[in-house]
Amino acid sequence: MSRAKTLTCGSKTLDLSRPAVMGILNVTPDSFSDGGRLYAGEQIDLDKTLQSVESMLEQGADIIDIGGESTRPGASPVSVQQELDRVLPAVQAVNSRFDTLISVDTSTAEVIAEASHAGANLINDVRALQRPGALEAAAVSGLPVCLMHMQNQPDTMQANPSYIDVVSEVLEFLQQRKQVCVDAGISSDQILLDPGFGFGKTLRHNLALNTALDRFVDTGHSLLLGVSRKSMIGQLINSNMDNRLVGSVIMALLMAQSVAARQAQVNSHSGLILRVHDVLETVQALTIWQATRAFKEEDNQ
Ligand code: YH5
Repeated sequence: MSRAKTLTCGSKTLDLSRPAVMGILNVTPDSFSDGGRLYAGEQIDLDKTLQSVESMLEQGADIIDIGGESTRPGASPVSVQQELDRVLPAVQAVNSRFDTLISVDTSTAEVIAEASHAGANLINDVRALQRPGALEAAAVSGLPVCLMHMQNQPDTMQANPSYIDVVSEVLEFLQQRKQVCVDAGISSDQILLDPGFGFGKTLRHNLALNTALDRFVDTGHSLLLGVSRKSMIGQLINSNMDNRLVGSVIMALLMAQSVAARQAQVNSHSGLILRVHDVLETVQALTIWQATRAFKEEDNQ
């Protein structure tokens, strides 16, 4: 019998016995995914934010990832106050209206601290808690953390990504950051790892990481993976931002399959979270796959 796969997220528990779907909620003015629709002047439009969350939850999202800093290549930096003004009202509103897990996509200590008080359930940091105070704030929150790998910074990361061995270097970085977190008092089973697709990586780097997911599963940590609408999808199928839905869903499903295959091989107790824009389509793909797997197992009895 395999141990129940769950992640304790503050007052809530995330079921990781199957891949969990994390729906992306950008509360940034330049959000490419919604063309800034959630943003009205200085303040985010909370009604539209909540509508977007409601629809992702109806579509089967397990977690809502709220981010107030655009980290797409070349995006402009945001001040601490701006980020707080974007993220906090969204976390509060989502937490009071919906019974969902809330993840906060942030690298900022103040945002980690305030969001955890406002009801956030997970800290998702593309900078792996390297900013001043972020590690301490995350440790104090008691929430699970996702550590992501990025080479260089968002404004420069796609200029000239370069590695000798991308898979080993990304793994080495994540293991180092994990150790720093454990030393700071964060429990190892509260740490998720993410190779950071598209963050200072060429298409070849992204594909190398994609074909080496076994080695990430073998860390024993739950994984968080995000390829949704990223340029690697666009490059593979030669499509612009508006035509990446099918490619994104297929890539998510392929990743879920390879992770699950390795997890079964090594009897892993870790799980997988997929970070996506297109919740409905991703959930449908995962559901079809799970149904065929379940039937296969039944048939083998
Ligand atoms: C991630 O992978 N990504 S924000 C550029 C795009 C499309 C999408 C050029 N936060 C991740 O979604 N957190 C982001 O097209 C993340 N893992 C984790 N843990 C970037 C993004 C995007 C960027």
